[in-house]
Amino acid sequence: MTKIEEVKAKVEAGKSKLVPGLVQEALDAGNNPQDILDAMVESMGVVGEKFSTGEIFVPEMLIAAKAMSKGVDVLKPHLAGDGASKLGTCIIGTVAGDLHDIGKNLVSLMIESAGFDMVDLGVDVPAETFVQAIKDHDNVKIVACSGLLTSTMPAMKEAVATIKASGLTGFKVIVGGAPVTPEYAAEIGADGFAPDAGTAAVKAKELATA
Ligand code: B1M
Repeated sequence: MTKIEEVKAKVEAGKSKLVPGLVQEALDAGNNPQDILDAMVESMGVVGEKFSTGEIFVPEMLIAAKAMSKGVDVLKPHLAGDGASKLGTCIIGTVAGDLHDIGKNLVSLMIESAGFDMVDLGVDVPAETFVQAIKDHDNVKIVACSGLLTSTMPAMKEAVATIKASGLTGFKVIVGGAPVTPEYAAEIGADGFAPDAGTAAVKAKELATA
């Protein structure tokens, strides 16, 4: 088994004490940080499948998520750029009713490395909290809303509508997360959509500098 395969297996098994060391070993063995990250994302796909088929339940899903987060902590310095050029502030959060944060945290990391100051509102963020954060921070250029559940897509729609109806200007809203499509993003009035963290950073930069 390669080091990357070991990382993948241990994330799936939720071995959060072992994963950081294995990720470090995979890096030391010369593996590309992005490949290690991709393997962990794949593990979460497997975990999701097992949950769908009733093979595992929420607690197992949670410990796998914890293991992945620990692994991402080790990868962080290797994934982020220097963020040298300052492009403004980005407000980010997972929409109301939704507690998933691994993808949001990766998106935050990548947008930060593209040169933004990040304000992370966490998970289960009500629409009004996004608006208040825009008011509370200087030079907001991007507001990024993440959502992983089909059932919280209406909350994403409400977040975008509330932000747009606030009358505040000078920033763009981007949305993303597994159930979100470019069509849905356009339908709810978002300025941009990205399917993954790397693309979200490119999109944020493109919109902020347009
Ligand atoms: Co949940 N969960 N979960 N879960 N969970 C999913 C999402 C699910 C697909 C699993 C399944 O059934 N196969 C399913 C949703 C089905 C649906 O609605 N379509 C599901 C469900 C049903 C639930 C509960 C309802 C289960 C229950 O209680 N019965 C419950 C809901 C709780 C709530 O939020 N209110 C629940 C709970 C949980 C845990 C808390 C146990 C845990 C989350 C822990 C945490 O995040 N700290 C969890 C987990 C771990 C998952 C899976 C297994 C993994 C999610 C993940 O971290 N993926 C997931 C199955 C899956 O994803 N295949 C599942 C890795 C991550 C890197 O990918 O988050 O997709 P992702 O982010 C990507 C892209 O989506 C994108 O970029 C990221 C990186 O490239 N992206 C953006 C994300 N945000 C973006 C924003 C952008 C742009 C791109 O711009 C702003």
